[in-house]
Amino acid sequence: MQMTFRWYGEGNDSITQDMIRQIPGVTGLVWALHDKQPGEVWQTAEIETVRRQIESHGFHMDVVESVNVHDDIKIGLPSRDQYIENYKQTLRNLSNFGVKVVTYNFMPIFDWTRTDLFHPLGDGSTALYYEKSRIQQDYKEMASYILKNLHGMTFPGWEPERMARLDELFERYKPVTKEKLWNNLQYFLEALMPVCHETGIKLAIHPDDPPWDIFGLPRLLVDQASVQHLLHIVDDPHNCLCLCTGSLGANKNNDIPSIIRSCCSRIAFAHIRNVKHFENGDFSEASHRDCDGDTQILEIMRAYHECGFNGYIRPDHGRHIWGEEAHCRPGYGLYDRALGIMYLLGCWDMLERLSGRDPKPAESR
Ligand code: CS2
Ligand code: MN
Repeated sequence: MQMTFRWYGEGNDSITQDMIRQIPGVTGLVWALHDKQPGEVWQTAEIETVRRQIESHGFHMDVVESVNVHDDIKIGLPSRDQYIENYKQTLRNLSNFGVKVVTYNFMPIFDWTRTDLFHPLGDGSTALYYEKSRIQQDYKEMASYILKNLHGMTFPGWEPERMARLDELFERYKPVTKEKLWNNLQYFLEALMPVCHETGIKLAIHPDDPPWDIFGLPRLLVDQASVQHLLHIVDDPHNCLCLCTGSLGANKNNDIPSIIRSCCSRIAFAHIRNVKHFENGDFSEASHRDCDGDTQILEIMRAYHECGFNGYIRPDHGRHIWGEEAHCRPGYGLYDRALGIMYLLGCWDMLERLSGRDPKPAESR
């Protein structure tokens, strides 16, 4: 496996590449052009600027998270064909820079959804939290709460331009049943597969977070059966998963190690996050340590190791610790993600040693 770290770009992230370089084992940055709207082509000159920044710090830029999918594609409007053409062009442009994995999601309107971005955990740290009873009708209240707490930073999936048009978006999604959404996803993937073959890029879909319908919007990738369905409807090695243990793990009935074992060769990118469940259906994000949550991090690492996973991996959300919530993106502080990496590498190194191999440091940066 290849350890990576998500970086929001120069001037758009309080965490610098110089800080990330000091985390052991990280070889690549997971990046994106965060000022692009869904549907726009990522131009070569824009990608080149980021390439210079990333490669001058000795990292690779193999993984993009995300090239977001325009709502017209998800809704299935005739205008989707033009947006799909744009997506193809973006893939071609990215492949000229050696990009190997492009992450995206197919969640209607919202990306991940939480009711509390800085929920106190009792030890002075805070974390993202989902209070089930508060996700009922008022999507506008939730969106405005989230936008207010982003410290003015961009957050993919929560573009203020889109959030300002929520009623209109909900209206446009009205005819989109779960079945239609699946068809629209299949249409999108079938259109893109030839370009994936041409460029070698793997498309890695991120599961829905939380993994159930919210505000009456259908959500597709929620459990083992839907993951299998996705891989089956477009049965191509370039149609892959960005398997996020935190998203799927928000449903405590999901057995993530078993999902990993069932489709390991189609996982291009692994997000590792730990989630703690409460009796009433609420959940909180937790440290990566296995016993701090219910996601089975140790079994997850064992499953990846047993299936010889050599894709990309990153810690997903962390807690906010040591006072960093004053200036970090929710879920994307420095410290707990760095601690998470050390925990994941600790597990992995021991699994390697037990298989008779010696872990090696990342090449000097
Ligand atoms: C991420 C997702 O922060 C997160 O939970 O894992 O937002 C992810 O980047 C997108 O869903 C991918 O399109
Ligand atoms: Mn994730």
